[in-house]
Amino acid sequence: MALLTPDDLENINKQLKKADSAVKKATGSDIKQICENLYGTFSCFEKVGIVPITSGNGRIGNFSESLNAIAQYFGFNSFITDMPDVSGYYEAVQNGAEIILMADDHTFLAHNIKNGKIVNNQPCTGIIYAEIASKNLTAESNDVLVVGLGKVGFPGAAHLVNKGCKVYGYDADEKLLKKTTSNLEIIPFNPATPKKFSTIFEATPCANTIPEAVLLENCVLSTPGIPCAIFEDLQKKYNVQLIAEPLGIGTASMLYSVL
Ligand code: NAD
Ligand code: 2YG
Ligand code: MG
Repeated sequence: MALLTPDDLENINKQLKKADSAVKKATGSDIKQICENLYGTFSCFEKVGIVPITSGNGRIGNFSESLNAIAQYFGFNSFITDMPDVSGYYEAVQNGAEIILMADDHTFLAHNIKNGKIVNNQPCTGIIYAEIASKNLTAESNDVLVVGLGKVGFPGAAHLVNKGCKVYGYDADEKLLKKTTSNLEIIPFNPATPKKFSTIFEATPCANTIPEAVLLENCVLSTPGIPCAIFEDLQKKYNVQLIAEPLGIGTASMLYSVL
C-alpha cells in the first residue's frame, strides 16, 4: 500500500475546508450532511481516542494530528494518546474513548467499543467518494465512469451499482477488470473507444489516469487517489469539479459509519 507522507497532510484543515466547499458546490450538501444521510447517524461530541502506531514504517508525521483535526471538524471530542501502540490503546480506553482510530501500514480502522462496530478505511473511502459522485447536481445522465477497481474502487463501484447508476468500469489490470465486471453489474470500459462522462469516480495510486476523451465540460471527478488523477491544465480546460482530499473525507465516512 502506498503510504501517506507528512507533505500530503500539510495544512489538513485548509484542504478539508476546500474539499467541503467543492462537495457542497457539486452536490448541494456538505460532507457532514452526506455522511448523516448515507449512514443515518449524527455526531454528538463522542469521545474519539487516536492511537499512534509505531510498527512497520512507524509513525507518519502529521497523521495523528490530522486525524485529531478532522474528528474535531466533524463535531467529535477527540484526543491523541501520549503513548503509542498497546500502551496507547490502554490509555485511550482508560480515558473514556468510545471510538478508537488507529492505523498501521496495512489497516486503518475505526472501532466503536460501545456498540462493537468496526470499519476499515478503504471501503469507507470508496463508498463516500462514490456517494459524492452519485449526487452530482449537474449530471447529464446516471452514467458513471469508475477508474480503479481495487480495495477502494471496488466497494465504491458496488455502491454505485446498488444505487442504480449505470456503471462503466476500468482497471489497468485486465484480470481484475474481467473478474469485477462478471461479479458486479458493471460495463467494461475500453479506453480505445471512449465515451464522455459528467460523473467520474477514480481510485488508483497513479497520476494522469483520466484521458481527455472522457471529459464533459463541468464534469464531477470524485477521487481519493493519490497522486491526483488529473493534471491542472486539463482540469481547467474542462472546468472539472474536482473532489480530492488525502484523509478527511474517508475518515468522516469511517466515524459516521460506526455511530
Ligand atoms: P489498490 O492497489 O487496491 O487498487 C488500485 C487499483 O488501481 C488497482 O486495481 C490497479 O490495477 C489500478 N490502477 C493502477 N493504475 C491504473 C491506471 N492507470 N488506470 C486504471 N487503473 C489503474 O489501491 P487502493 O487501496 O484501492 O487505493 C487506491 C488509491 O486511493 C491509493 O492512491 C490510496 O493511497 C488512495 N487512498 C486515499 C484515501 C483518501 O482518503 N484520500 C483513502 C484510502 C486510499
Ligand atoms: O500511527 C501512525 O502515524 C502510522 N502508523 C499511520 C500509518 C498509516 C498508513 N496508511 C496510509 O498511509 C494510508 N494509505 C491509509 C489511508 C488513509 C487515507 N489516505
Ligand atoms: Mg479522504
